[in-house]
Amino acid sequence: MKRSILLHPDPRLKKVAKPVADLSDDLRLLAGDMLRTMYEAPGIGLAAPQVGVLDRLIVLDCVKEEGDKPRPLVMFNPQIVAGSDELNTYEEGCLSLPDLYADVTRPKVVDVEWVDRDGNPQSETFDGLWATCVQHEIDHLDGKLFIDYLKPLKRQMMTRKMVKLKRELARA
Ligand code: GNR
Ligand code: NI
Repeated sequence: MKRSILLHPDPRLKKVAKPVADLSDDLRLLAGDMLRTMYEAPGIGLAAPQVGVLDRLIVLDCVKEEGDKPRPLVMFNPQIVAGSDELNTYEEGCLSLPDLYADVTRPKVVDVEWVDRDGNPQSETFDGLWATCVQHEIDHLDGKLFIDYLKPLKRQMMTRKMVKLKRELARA
């Protein structure tokens, strides 16, 4: 089932999500729904709070080339355990702020630990777009959006645009 994605501003996007204690069929179904919702959007990542569920669950697939094999990743309780001193600036977007983009600077390489769909602990080092995306998704679990890295004026401008968009969508 495709889920609807919450749009900023929404109080649920500002909450800290709860660690997943036990993997249930419901949570595995949710992860599948999130992957489908992400691919259809289309997007390269999605966090559970974006579909209104305040659990620490993210999905991502940053394979960019059309012909390349997809690599759907499902991460429960993901944690950044180390980040490089070297930084990388990427023009980020977010499915909760459609059509709005801004440069965000983050560690270029990160080590991430998580629990996979089968309940097995995993760890991997991510670089480039994967590193940017996994950090963006984990931020969602902490109630943080990419616009929180911007100067207040720019953040306010983007929030105003979203308020206007949501008003128009509600009227349509
Ligand atoms: O689809 C998405 N693209 C993107 C581009 C640059 C940096 C981060 C992202 S994540 C975003 C999907 C999304 O909102 N995930 O929370
Ligand atoms: Ni996002």
